[in-house]
Amino acid sequence: MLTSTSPPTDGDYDGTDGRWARYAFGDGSRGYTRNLVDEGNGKSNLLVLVWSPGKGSPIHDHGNAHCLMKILKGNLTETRYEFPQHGSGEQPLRKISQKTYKENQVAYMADELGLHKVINEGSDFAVSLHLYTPPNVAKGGCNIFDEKTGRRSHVPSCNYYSAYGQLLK
Ligand code: CSS
Ligand code: FE2
Repeated sequence: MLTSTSPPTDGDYDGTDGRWARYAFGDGSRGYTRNLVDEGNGKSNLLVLVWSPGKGSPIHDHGNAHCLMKILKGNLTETRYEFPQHGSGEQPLRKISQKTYKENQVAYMADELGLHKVINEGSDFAVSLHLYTPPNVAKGGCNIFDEKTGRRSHVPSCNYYSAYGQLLK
């Protein structure tokens, strides 16, 4: 509930109220699950991602969209790589940086900053809140990249594990 002294809510949502828990479906057989919270009138995608212990994402791009990631639970380690030039032949991706984000920290990612992979190095599930705008990945998928060759493969649909708190089959 807002009071006159409360700041606006969602921009600085701190996650400690646990309102995200009803969206946080984990699945230890996968690297992570993508759980849809809101589609922002078609302008954005708000997802809760649940990261299995010791697992993570492949190296991927972000479909020319902005990506904000806020850690709700645990730590996540992000490794960034240079975006490979089309037609530059097969060569290993060049690593730019590695950073571990802790609870409540926010990361920004976009194709201009390169590619990344995200790994949960902890021994329990980790949870993060992701805002994508425009919702290009939801519409057109993304590309994943081989670290050794730089070769890309298009993933046409990055599926949801649940939507609006309901498991999908
Ligand atoms: N971009 C990935 C998660 S790491 S930002 C995805 O949407 O599945
Ligand atoms: Fe990402």
